Amino acid sequence: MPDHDAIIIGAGFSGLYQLHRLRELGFSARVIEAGGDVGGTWYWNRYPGARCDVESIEYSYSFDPELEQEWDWSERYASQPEILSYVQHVAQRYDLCRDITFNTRVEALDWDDEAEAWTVTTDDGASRTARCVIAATGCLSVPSTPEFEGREDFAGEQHWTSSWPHEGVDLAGKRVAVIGTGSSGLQTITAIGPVVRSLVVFQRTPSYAIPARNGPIDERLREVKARYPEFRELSRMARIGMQCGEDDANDYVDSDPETVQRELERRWLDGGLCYTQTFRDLLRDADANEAASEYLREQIRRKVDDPELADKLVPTTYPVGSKRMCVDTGYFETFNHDHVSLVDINEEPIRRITPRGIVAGDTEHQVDVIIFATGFDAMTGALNAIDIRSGGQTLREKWASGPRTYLGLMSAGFPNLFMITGPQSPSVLSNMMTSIEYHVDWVTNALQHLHDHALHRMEPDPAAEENWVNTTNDIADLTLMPTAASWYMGANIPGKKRVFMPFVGGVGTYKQVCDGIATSHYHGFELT
Ligand code: FAD
Ligand code: N01
Repeated sequence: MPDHDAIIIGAGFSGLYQLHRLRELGFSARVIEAGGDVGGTWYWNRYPGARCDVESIEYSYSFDPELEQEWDWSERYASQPEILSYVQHVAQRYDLCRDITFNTRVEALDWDDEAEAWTVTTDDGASRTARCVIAATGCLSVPSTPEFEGREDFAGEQHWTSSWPHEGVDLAGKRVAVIGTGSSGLQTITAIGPVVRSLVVFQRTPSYAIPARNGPIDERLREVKARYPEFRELSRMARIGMQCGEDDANDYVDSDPETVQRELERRWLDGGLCYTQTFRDLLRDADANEAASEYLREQIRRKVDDPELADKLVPTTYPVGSKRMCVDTGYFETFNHDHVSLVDINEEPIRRITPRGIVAGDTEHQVDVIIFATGFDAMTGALNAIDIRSGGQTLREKWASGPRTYLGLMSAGFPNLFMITGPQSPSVLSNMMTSIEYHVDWVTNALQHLHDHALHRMEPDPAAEENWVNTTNDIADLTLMPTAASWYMGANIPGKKRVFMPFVGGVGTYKQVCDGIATSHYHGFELT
């Protein structure tokens, strides 16, 4: 008999909820987590200004009405410390930590076909066996750490937003460089701008950003708490797993110019990620997208005093929404201060790091601290970092030309290995909490089904997987999404195969497909 019914890798929102659900079934389950505590993303990413960009009333667990009622969010968008407190509260409330092994990394998974169990090897040299493994390893948990020549010679401090020191970093009065202008870079730059002596930002691609319009939400929270079940149901069927009033949206092609302007302005004033839902065809129709992109460019030009600098901060090379949008609170205005400067590295490439700073073009920018906000090996990074073997093949080899999954939940040839928010599921294109809970519930129901029918093994039929991979690619090709060099495409990692990884067909549609498959006795899976 294996040591455990299930081993769960990762103690973020996914792994914690999965542990809770498996305990309810009476399964023996153990979580293995590389970090020193629960929280995943919110444990690691403690950089200044780190904050959620999905509203807190949406970005929270829905599985327990008592939990929903007892927790009070203070702001429309919760800060990293508040989210971490929430995760810790959940872990304590359900007594989860007694089944979690912290500070331990899973290095290898080996499927034993005869025993019908996985052997899980960790970096402390231990190995455990389990009937099934659930990879709750996160879509954005493996930092991308591009090499910059001379980095080891730098005499000052270097920090990554994705593994920010727990004790914090004192940046007051320092000369600071930030490399990277995605969501992490934007939040960091905005937060540290007012405290540093000087700030130089190295930008490869400018970002589209929508104002957060953050603030207290007491009244709204009370109102939503009074109807949380109905509220959550709507989010589960919504296109991006949170409510954007999409039923009221029209197609751009059917809208007259006044309506277009009014709708863009309304979404801009609402703030937040729902901007991409202004028109139903915004991510499909180039003209619709250009109208929405141009509206944002104009807003940036209004915020930045120096027109030449504004031109550099305006994104022009990709459609809005085809790279992950940012939500900001004064990012562009930061550049109106004399002590803040921008280096467009397309014009002045970073040549090397010296003991004193960063040489870009012909200029050496002397700094005390360098902050790398250079992103993640997204979606496949954490799974490919583990040596996963079954039947003479590795998952890494199988995925060399891009991930191949059935529903983003399993990969053919790797029995009893489940993924939470795996590639080819909506995952990063959604409010992740909605997608996480859906996957955990689906996997839990599948395991219950196996148990009830005295079955031991589940894996996708290769033909069903092939069909799903093709469907995912075909739907993506109907949109503008694959046209950008985004991390959705793997384009941020040198040598990574460029394929569009998430399922773009929408959370509600995806749920209907997966519900149907479960109801039809797991059509497309082999259960033995
Ligand atoms: P994670 O939180 O990434 O947890 C995975 C855990 O697995 C990690 O703790 C990691 O240490 C562990 N792990 C991985 N590999 C191994 C291994 N081999 N051995 C042992 N442990 C391992 N999503 C939204 O929907 N809205 C947001 O506003 C939002 N903001 C974000 C902000 C930041 C800075 C980042 C980086 C991501 C954000 N996301 C957001 C995405 C976020 O990752 C998810 O919302 C969610 O937290 C993911 O939870 P998870 O448990 O699936 O994965
Ligand atoms: O990472 P990113 P992130 N030289 O990949 C640049 C979530 N999140 O950590 O765009 C120079 O977006 C890179 O340039 P380019 C959210 O899903 C949410 O910021 O590849 N520059 C880019 O500017 C998000 O999308 C929040 O050309 C280099 C930046 O570094 C995801 O996590 C907050 C470079 C990386 O941006 C990742 O966000 C934070 C190089 N060699 C994160 N390599 C919220 O607000 C990369 N870059 C909720």
